[in-house]
Amino acid sequence: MSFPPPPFSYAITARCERTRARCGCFHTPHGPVHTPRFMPVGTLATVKGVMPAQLVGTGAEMVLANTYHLHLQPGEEIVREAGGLHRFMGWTGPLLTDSGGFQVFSLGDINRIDDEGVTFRSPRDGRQIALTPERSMAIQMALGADVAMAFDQCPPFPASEADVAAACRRTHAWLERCVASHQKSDQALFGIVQGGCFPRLREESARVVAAMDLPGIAVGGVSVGEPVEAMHRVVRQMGPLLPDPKPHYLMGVGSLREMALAVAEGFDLFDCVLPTRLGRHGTALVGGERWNLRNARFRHDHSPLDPGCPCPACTGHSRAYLHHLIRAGEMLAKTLLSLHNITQLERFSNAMGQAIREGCFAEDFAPWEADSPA
Ligand code: PRF
Ligand code: ZN
Repeated sequence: MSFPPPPFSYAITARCERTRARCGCFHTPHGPVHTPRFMPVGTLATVKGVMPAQLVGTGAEMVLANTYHLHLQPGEEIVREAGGLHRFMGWTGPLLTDSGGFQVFSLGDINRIDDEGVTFRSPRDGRQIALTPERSMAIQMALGADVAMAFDQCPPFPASEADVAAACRRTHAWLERCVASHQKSDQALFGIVQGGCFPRLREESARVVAAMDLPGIAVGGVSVGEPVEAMHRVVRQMGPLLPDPKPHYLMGVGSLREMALAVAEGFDLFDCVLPTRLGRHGTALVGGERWNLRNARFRHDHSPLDPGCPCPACTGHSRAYLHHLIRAGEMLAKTLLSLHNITQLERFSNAMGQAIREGCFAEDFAPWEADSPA
């Protein structure tokens, strides 16, 4: 044991013998994150419609917020004034901020992109905003999450190999600038691998980002509209190329099927807006299916949504009540269904971890691996 203990460390506590799946504990200054783990998205320093105390009950451990959105509104200075993102939003557990690299490219009205950075028009007031690796680091340091993400360029799908290669070169150059300008000992910087659907570029990007020896490594540029088989190929290729002792984060992926596949390849952390977005639109994740609670078939159904689920929606209310709340446009519906959907993904994370510890992960979550020789 070193003393004082390092602010960040990743302890792998069990491994699956037939796949690359592992479970572990990522220690942060605001507490442990038990992996594999789904992270709910709290873009604007709030998981929409859910209070922090309610979020704890879902099993969520680390929450994600966005540099792009918080820079535009309310601005990082307000958050810094409040004493940082944890105090500002009232979440005392681990927090991660995405760099803005993805959001600028997917949401921004981009004026210019060059090796220096990205200039875009604010969707709020039309003013010109420049985001560079140094600016993203400065904003994320001011926000003060436990984990900051590197400023990257996520190419759209489809894109030519030449365009994706250029985005990779830029992402790697930006990563060096992120590392040079990131100076905050109680915040970990994670690098991001890009490379689209091109195995050669993916391999090179994984090598370059791994060589930076950061406390964690993420794979970006997936789930951007490519066919699922293409995403699976990237996930399968990346598993063996990521530095084993670091946390592996697959960005923007959070469906049950894709999480199980990625955990089997050695991924540890996931995030996705889907559970909360679906919840706000009246859809519940039940037994791996999506149920639209607005449907008339629930009008007289006085049974619990999912009798095995410990969330407030399932333990305190009926399908008929949830159906009624949605039909009436009541805001409680969004809160309850968001809580239910997050709880589903956290329970799935827990179940995968337990299966890894008990030696039945391959049989239960990766059947396509279970029959083949280990
Ligand atoms: N880069 C960053 N954030 C992201 C992505 C990325 O490629 C993705 C892609 N699925 C989601 N969020 N910085
Ligand atoms: Zn529930």
